[in-house]
Amino acid sequence: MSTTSDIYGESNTFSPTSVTIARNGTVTWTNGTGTAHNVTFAGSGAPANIANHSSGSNARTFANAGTFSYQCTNHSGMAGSVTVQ
Ligand SMILES: [Cu+2]
Repeated sequence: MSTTSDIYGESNTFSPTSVTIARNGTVTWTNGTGTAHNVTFAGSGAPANIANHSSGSNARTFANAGTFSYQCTNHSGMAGSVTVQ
């Protein structure tokens, strides 16, 4: 299990859609599409949401164990999850 993971925003999907990291690990979302995406978590215990952006990378550190689902609210079905062990 890794402590870092990279997720790429592609044409209205996240890739990979699910990752597993260690507690206190970091996930970085990179958006190279030029299209506005966001990362909006469901439930509690997740880090802060990532607001709409159309380029660049945003990292979040996960302090709590669990499975955290997220979606881009701009695009139906653009979703993923981070499992923290
Ligand atoms: Cu999106």
